[in-house]
Amino acid sequence: MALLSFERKYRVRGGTLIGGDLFDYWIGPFYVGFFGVTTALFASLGTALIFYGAALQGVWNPFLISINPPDVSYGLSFAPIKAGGLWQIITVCALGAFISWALREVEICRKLGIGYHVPVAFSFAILAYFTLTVIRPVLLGAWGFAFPYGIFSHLDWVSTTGYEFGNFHYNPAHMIAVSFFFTTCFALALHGSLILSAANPGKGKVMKTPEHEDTFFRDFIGYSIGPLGIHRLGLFLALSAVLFSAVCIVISGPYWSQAWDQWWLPLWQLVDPGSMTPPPYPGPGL
Ligand code: UQ1
Repeated sequence: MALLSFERKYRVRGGTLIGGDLFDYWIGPFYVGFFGVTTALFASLGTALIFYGAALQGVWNPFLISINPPDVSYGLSFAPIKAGGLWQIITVCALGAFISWALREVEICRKLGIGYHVPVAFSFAILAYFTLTVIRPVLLGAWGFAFPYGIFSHLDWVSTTGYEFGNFHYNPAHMIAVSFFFTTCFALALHGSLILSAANPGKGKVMKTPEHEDTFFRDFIGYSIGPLGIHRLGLFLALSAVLFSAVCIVISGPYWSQAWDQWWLPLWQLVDPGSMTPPPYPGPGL
């Protein structure tokens, strides 16, 4: 079935979560839906408020615009608009837009009769943002612990927050997250190259099948995870990377407030009972 006629066939009413037929139509290629409208409203209001914040600060260089959370002294209360209140409203808009976007994905899945894997995957990204802007600040007792909305300013926040805990690479959840990120890249490189190799056997030759893909890995390492399995593995690796990233930041402060290398002290003392500090880094090349 040609793509366009397939899409027309599946442009059916129903599957909506709330509102019945309200906004249950398409504009061009885009499904609108109730949650498409709420996404547009939240995103437009949030974006307008970012421009308002830029105007208040008189900063128009896109790299330097920064919408900052309230000072830590405001705790978890509402702050005045010009002292972090704008950040608070923009955060509500961002969460409203992200969650609306996920629910629009759910409605599209329901119309097509497919699984909810895409909105479930996206919800991990929302969870990561929610952890940074709500869960960790609430656990620490102030919105001021959240990150500022600016290109350079959020980089500065990541850097200073990392150095507050000494060498952040000693954070065990950070170690696991980084390992998952690298493994995700490794798996996608293997998968992408394998698929392209089967699809491009050479000019004039017929495309190869998944059996060829399985056989490559059985010949190569004695095991193939299979054409469906590799996608399960990829989703697992990618979601684990996001999940452990969220864990790594939420335990920094609420659970551990010293330098992260100190977390390993019990282990070092097990190895060398007299030691008070981890073994010194021997330096590059040693
Ligand atoms: C694999 O086994 C497989 O099944 C045929 C794929 O599907 C097309 C793949 O893309 C890859 C990369 C593998 C190999 C992966 C492992 C974990 C052995």
